[in-house]
Formats: sequence, C-alpha cells, structure tokens
Amino acid sequence: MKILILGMDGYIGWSLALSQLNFGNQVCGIDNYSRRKCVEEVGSWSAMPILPMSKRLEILRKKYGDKISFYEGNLVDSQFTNDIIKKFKPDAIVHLAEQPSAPYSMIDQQHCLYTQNNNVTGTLNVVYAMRKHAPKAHLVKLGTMGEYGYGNDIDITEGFMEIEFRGKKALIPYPKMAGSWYHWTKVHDSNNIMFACKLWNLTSTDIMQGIVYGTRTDEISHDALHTRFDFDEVFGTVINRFCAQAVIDHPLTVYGKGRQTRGFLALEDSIQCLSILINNPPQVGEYRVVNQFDEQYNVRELAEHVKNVGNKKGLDLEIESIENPRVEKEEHYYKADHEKLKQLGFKATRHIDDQISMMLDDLVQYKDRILAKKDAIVQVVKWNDGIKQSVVNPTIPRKN
Ligand code: USQ
Repeated sequence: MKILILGMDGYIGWSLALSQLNFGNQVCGIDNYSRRKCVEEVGSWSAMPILPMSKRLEILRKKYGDKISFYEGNLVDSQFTNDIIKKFKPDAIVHLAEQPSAPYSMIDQQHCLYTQNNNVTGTLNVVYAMRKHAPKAHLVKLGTMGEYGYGNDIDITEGFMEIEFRGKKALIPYPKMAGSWYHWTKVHDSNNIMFACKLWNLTSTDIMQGIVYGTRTDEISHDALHTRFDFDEVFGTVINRFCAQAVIDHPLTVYGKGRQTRGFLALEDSIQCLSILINNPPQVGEYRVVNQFDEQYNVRELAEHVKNVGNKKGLDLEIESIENPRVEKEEHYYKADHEKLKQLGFKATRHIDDQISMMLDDLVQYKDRILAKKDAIVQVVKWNDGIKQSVVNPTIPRKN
C-alpha cells in the first residue's frame, strides 16, 4: 500500500513510518517541523535527542531504498497539499500534522489563532486535495477523546448515539464538549470531515485517541531511531512528564485533586491500532469514528504507578498536589466505549507498569538533558487567568 503520513517528524508519525516500512508499504512523509520549533519556543527539547530529518532519511534509505520519500511543507499551503496528494496518489492518508498541545493553544490569543488556523485549514486543504486527486483514498485522521469532553454525566459512545426525543428515535453525533482551544480544533475537523464524506463520498476514520505514552516501539532498535519525547509543561503529556520528573527527583506534579480520568494507550499499541485501521478501511463514503485507548486511570493513580515502579528501582519519589492551571473538572464520572478496534483485532500488548519501568530506564540515560530544561517542567500557562468559575455551568441556561 501507499501510505502518506502527514506529520512524519512527530512522536507518533515517526514511529508509524518505521512500522509501515517494516510491513513493506511505500511511505511518503511530510512535515514542516513545527513541533520542533514550538517546543523550542517554550524553552524545551526532546528528552532523547532526535536526528534531523535528513539524517533520519539517510538511515531509512539504506534499509528501504525508494520505498521512503519525504517533503518538507505546510498543509495550510493548499498548493503544496494538492501537489503532494496528486503526485503520490496514496491509498491511505494518516493525518497527524496538527498542533497537538492543549496548553500551547491556551497561552494567548495568538497561540489560539495559530492552533485553530493550522489545524482546521490544514484538514480542509487535505479533504479538498483528496476530492480532486485521491477520492478513493482512506483518510485516517487523528482526533482526540478530548473532543467529547470530560465530566459528561452519561457514558461516551463511539462517535454516534441513539436518542429518543418526543417519541421519535434518531442516531446523532455524540455531543462534543471540548476543554481547550486545541481540543475544539479537533471537533471542528470532525464536523468538517463528516460533511466532506457526505458531500463527496470520501472515506474516513476519525480516531478519538486517548493519551499516548512510552519511549519506544519494537522498530526503535537503536538510539538513532528514537522518536521524540517531550516532558515540558506545554508539550509533555502526563505519564511521560511523571517519568521524566522521576528520573531527576522532581516531585510528580498532580494538578489539583488529581481525580481527572483519561483513557491511555502505549505508543506501541497506538501504532498497532493505526495499522489495523489502515488495513481495515470503512466502506466507501463512510465516516467511521473509533475510540482509541486501552485503559483508563486518573492522574493520581498514574502518579502512584510511577512512584511504585520508581521505588523498586531505588528512586525516592514524592507526589505533589499543585494548583491546577487548567479549567477542568478534577473529579468526574467517566466511562467510554472502545470496542470497535477490539472487534477489528486490537489486543493491548503493553502493561502500564512494564512501560513505566522501560521509560524510566530509557530516560535515566538522558537525565542531564532533562535537568538542562528543568525550568520548562513547571506550569506557567494559566487557562483562565484566575477568573473564578461559576458554580452553574455558564454555558447551560439556568432554570428560573
Ligand atoms: N496533568 C497533571 N499533571 C501534569 C500534567 C497534566 O495532573 O503534570 C493532568 C491535566 O490536568 C489533565 C490530564 O493530566 O487533567 C491530562 O493532561 P495531558 O497534558 O497529559 O493531556 P491533554 O492536555 O489532555 O492532551 C493530550 C495530548 C493531546 C491529545 C489528548 C488526548 O497533548 O494531543 O489530544 O492528550 S485526551 O486527553 O484524551 O483528550
């Protein structure tokens, strides 16, 4: 198969490229290196050094020859997006090329606008280019579990739900109640892709993915193949941050009560899910939604896992509850379906404690690099500048 990976230089994009090449597929990657630049902007870097793309490609070409190609460019440039899709004629387009950080989108108006424009315009350019040059391709789009929001009083279904209203039944998209400007971009993308499928008979899988963690996949067999690993306040995600904090004896930073519950997935298993979806496209013209995560934990439980695994390695770790810089529920009901991938054959292969153990072993080798950017660990992005929250959700009308 011909697989176009949008965002090949990223955490998941690079790991996916290695795996798809290993399967014998032809891979074309694109990236504008915005992740490297944005992480630098917030004063950090990847804990494990990653090679520049030119060197990454040298390594891949030695093993896979012309099965790998790469173009630097930006999806917001519609000409570029058109040209790539026209030239490569992909069977599947895996779209990972978005600004992925909620805190980054919350820094200020400029960062909000950048995130919204980059993500929404980029995706619209992709569907327009598909319509023109690859209408039969399968768009595998990375959305997020955060599109549904956290703190729903009812279970979360996979994309659509049945309702009965005033005596009639209907299947409707599950309500979206995202919690950051970034998460809202994914909602806008979902709506736009659903509409494009209806309008032009395009085929897409929209993946509501949970939080991915880990330092490696099976294909990352030596240091030169490392994927990036962020631990700063803005781009690092919670388990990865806790592991990086652990190896430098920094207290594990639990925001608020720490009862925020999320779905989690090891990097290796995220790649497994993407491969399953690529190999099992939906019907032509279908807009399919899958919830992609393995297990759910709250943030405090995760900190306990990292602490316990760390203790066994002789690390004396402290869990610190700090003021929550975000506007989010710190305790809530959470139950989300995640059956479709299992029906397609997904089986989790990684246990969280084994992964944490491996991450600690990997990261300890780069302790000096994490220490060098220690200041970037502390949270400074405040989501609402301290504006007090109303007890009643202001977006829901009060009853008189
Ligand atoms: N948190 C802490 N301490 C920290 C960092 C985070 O308690 O040091 C808490 C946050 O307050 C939040 C939870 O951990 O309640 C998750 O935060 P996160 O930074 O790990 O993840 P999030 O901002 O939700 O975003 C990440 C990815 C995003 C993806 C999303 C999936 O950056 O691209 O869409 O996870 S999900 O969370 O399911 O929406």
